[in-house]
Amino acid sequence: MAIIEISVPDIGDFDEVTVIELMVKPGDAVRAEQSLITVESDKASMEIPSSHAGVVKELKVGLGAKVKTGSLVLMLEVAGEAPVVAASAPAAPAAVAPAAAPVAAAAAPAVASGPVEVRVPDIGDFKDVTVIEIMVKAGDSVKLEQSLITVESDKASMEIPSSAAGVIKELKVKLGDKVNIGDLLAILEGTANAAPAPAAAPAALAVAAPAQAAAVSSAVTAPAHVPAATPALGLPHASPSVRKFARELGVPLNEVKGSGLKGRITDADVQSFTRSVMSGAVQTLASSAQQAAKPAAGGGGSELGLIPWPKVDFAKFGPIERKEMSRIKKISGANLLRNAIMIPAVTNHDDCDITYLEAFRVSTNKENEKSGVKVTMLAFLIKACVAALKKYPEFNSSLDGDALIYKQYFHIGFAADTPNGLMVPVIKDADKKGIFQISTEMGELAKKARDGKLSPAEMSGASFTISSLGGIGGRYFTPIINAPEVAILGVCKSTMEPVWDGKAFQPRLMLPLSLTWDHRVIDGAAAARFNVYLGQILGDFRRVLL
Ligand code: CAO
Repeated sequence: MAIIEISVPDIGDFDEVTVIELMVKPGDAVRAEQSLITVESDKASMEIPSSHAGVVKELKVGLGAKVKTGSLVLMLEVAGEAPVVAASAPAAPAAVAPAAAPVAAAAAPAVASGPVEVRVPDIGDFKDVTVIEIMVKAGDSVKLEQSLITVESDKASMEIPSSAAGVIKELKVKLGDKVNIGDLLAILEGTANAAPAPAAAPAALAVAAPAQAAAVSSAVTAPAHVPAATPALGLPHASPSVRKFARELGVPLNEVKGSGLKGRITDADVQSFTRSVMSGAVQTLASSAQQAAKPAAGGGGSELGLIPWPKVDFAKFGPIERKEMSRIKKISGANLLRNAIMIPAVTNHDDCDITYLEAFRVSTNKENEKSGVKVTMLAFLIKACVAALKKYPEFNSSLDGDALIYKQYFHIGFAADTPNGLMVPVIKDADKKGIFQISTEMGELAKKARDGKLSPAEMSGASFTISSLGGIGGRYFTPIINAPEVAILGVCKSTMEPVWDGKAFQPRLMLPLSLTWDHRVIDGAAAARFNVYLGQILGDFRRVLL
């Protein structure tokens, strides 16, 4: 074992940044490239990764500490021979690249009075960063260096300032877009009294005014000098990982009160906000939920270029009563709307023969009557899906830009109908659990869901979801994918049907399956194969052993 120093890697032109989050503590085992702390300047926050795997021996920074390139972050015990403190190894360039990147923000001489193009300045090694917030709209007047958008990689988020003063004529990006250095962000109607050009840095072309190209040759300054007076345009303070966590839960960060340094929002704040929403304690409605509720409430639609939602005075036609939807309905509505619109989803319907399985389930329940654990078809479906996910791993993946993340865990969500609306608790590591354990956990989670007591952790991390209406009825339906998952299985009520065996019709218990899948990731043939294989397993569970 050896003790090594882990220091802040090259963070570019940042002079000093503040430690705003400690993500590890002494005794924690860390992986190479795992984030250790989050630091923040006035324009960007970034996570500092570990250059080695090991166990944290001692933290050398505290919350609020100022650090810069080379500052000692912590002492790490790593596997190896050297018994003394080793020199700190620089973090792998790939891992620190985002941290180094936020240095660049455009500040170019906007002297044109005609249209001015504002582009993504030099953002270091960042590639394909996602636009997570747009702070201005067409018609807004912006000052030089006023933040226009926020972009985010998996390790850092940063605000991109305007390289000119003027009035926004046209925004060229939208939420979720991936941008790179040089991409056009907005067209400004420049003003003659724009700030003079700051000292030029050689890097990226920040501004190009087509009409007067010569007058506006490229110029970029480092954002480390962005004046403190730059308006903070409502972006909640939170690290990229907290933002990601909030997005996964559909939590509107701008409504979460931060308990961290300088009001920073932490993981715990997001969790307690979610709990408050679930328990009904939060009175203000999530803005995203309000957004989602708009179409149904009579507005909206214009964002997609659609005709407006019909506004009807129903009272003209008869008596009515107006009731607010539950908070859960509003929040899940926002997620469902996004998933329904953004995913090119296709549903395959199929039937499978569960005659033997149902007989086995009934006899198992009879034998175990005293145990108090009742096994339902859903527990078998979870196990059968795990087997199918193992055989067809793309169904257990998620899209990440142009790449697929194949999960090597099998966390299966199941839709639960509750008085407050639909919730999706998750059976973690279903591959490692038996039918009884899954049934027990499902019962507990479903009860918690109905009582509004599910924790965010119990609802997150699913890699595939099953929605069973089998206890209620119906034939088939088209479930909406629970993004970022790429497929969901809908199950309806099994019925006894005559099935031709080649010689005669036999009475067989048939289970209707509806598999919805993301066509960006999965092909129709793969979906058909998945359903066929699932049906084979449910028809004869011994196939899992093959
Ligand atoms: N075919 C026939 N009968 C079925 C069946 C199926 N596919 N699935 C369940 N049943 C039977 C059960 O065996 C049970 O019968 P008994 O009471 O006679 O034993 C009965 O239906 C009720 O089962 P259940 O619904 O209590 O249990 P479950 O494990 O099947 O489901 C849960 C649990 C939490 C998923 C379910 O209660 C629920 O909330 N379902 C609704 C999910 C939903 O809303 N989906 C839609 C999402 S899209 O908007």
